[in-house]
Amino acid sequence: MTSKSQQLFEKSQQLIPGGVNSPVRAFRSVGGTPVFFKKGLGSRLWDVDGKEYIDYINSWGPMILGHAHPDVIKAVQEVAANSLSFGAPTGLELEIAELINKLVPSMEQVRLVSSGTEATMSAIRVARGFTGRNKLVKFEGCYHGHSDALLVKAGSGLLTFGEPSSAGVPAEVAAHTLTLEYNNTQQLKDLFEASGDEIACVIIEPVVGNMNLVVPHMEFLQTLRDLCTRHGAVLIFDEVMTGFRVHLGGAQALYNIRPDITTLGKVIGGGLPVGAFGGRKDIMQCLAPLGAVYQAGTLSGNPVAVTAGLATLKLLQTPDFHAKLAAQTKKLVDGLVSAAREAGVVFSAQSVGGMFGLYFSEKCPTSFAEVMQANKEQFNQFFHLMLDAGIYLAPSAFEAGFVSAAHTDADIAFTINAAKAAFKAVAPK
Ligand code: KE4
Repeated sequence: MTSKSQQLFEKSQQLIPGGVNSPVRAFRSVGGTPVFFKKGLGSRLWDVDGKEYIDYINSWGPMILGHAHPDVIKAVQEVAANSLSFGAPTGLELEIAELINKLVPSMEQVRLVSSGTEATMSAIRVARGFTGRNKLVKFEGCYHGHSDALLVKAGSGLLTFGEPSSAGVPAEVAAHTLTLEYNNTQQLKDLFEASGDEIACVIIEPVVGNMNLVVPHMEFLQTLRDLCTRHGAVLIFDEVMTGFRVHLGGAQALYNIRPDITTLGKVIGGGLPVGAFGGRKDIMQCLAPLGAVYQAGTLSGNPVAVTAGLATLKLLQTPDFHAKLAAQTKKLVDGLVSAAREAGVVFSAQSVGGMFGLYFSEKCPTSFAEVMQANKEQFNQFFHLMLDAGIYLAPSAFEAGFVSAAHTDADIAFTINAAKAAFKAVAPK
């Protein structure tokens, strides 16, 4: 008897490429049929067959309060009754700009868009317009959305121009992007020494969530900040994932490093489409209609999406919100490490605020190369055993996981208990 997810997936593939609207959802990395969901509440999800799961994806970050928080749903229902969109300014956009500026003071001015991709694409364009330079630096393993300039991998010589990492990206576009190794401070110094004054901007995930979780070395981040300052390159912190998740003020508050531009997404929409980029006023003033850098969007600042974001951000400001979220996430991670050790499985894990990384390797990786050494097959087996037990982890060994404020001690205990059985099953015989 095929499940409803299997039936839906079969049909979806006829009309939607790969049956999904975003590739990672297709379970290609872990194998099997993607689960189709119909309901979420708090820490729980129910699939189309009525099976219940504890959710550790949280829609890849936005659902930090848990699913269907009553205050957020109520606010959205009320504002939606006044029309879904105007394509004209509203007081709500000023309200969220004020709140973002209060919580992330480096964002002296902010512009809203409708996705993280739009935020990073626009941030790079305004950095290029501001500096008059073209070169863009990113880091292997970091993901910043799917705009052309960012779908680039390291060229043959790491300090030479990049090559497209996706079909459809012209070589001429990729040629302006340099891809370095994350946490490689010497390579940063070498690049800036060689061509620092040609670099328009450097974009980085200050805590990486897109090659699994990788934490920065403080010396690496501080060197990056100092070099960008010295050479007049714009430092862009891509906090689409870390924003309001690793700290109320984002990773920049956690590490006390002030970027020139920050990009946001996910949490600031509370599950609806909102992205944002913002930073130094002298840079943001280059944007149309004031300056020569064009950027626009029909639904940018959409009142319903902004309301979901505002309702979410307001609830994050309770005094111990992030301390409790970080403690709950660490409890999960510590429990998983103990369960793996008990079963004799080579495994490590770590967390930063409300996001975590699980690795079937001796130690937590600090670079893309180290991430790739982890045992992907063992992760995939573990993933499916946990899915069968009603635990929904990211369907890829190269993604971070997320805990919400709705995850209870009972949820964490249930998860660790399921992991004990799963680790035993994947342990070497
Ligand atoms: P969106 O365009 O997907 O809203 O944001 C792109 C983006 C930008 N920057 C960072 C640091 C991100 O993590 C993302 C998107 N994250 C992925 C999760 N790995 C979204 C999931 C997906 O692509 O379906």
